[in-house]
Amino acid sequence: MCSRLRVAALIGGALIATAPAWAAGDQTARLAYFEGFDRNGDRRVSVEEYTAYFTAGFDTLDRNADGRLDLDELPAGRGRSPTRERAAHARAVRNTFHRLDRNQDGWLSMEELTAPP
Ligand SMILES: [Ca+2]
Ligand SMILES: [Ca+2]
Repeated sequence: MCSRLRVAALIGGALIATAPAWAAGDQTARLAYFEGFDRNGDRRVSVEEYTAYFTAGFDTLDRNADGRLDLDELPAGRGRSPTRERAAHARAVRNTFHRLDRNQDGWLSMEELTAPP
């Protein structure tokens, strides 16, 4: 189970940078990050896998499952989420996927997924 802070990071990460800043040569951390997305282990990330990774965080926060993040569902119960509607969140995540897919082959390689923003 993700902590609420991690979930918030997942939501924010989808809209901002997508990948953490990697230490030079830190292949182990990059691989672990990539494997978190690659659910079927085929060494590439589909738009469905990418979207599932980030919408899972949204759904965990959306306790009443109405597709919106109400103020009392936001981390620490304050501030505002960049995206509070599930449909808009999913759209933003898909747009980020296509931006990261530099070679436009419909998949994210580890290099594409972990590239600096
Ligand atoms: Ca995959
Ligand atoms: Ca690609």
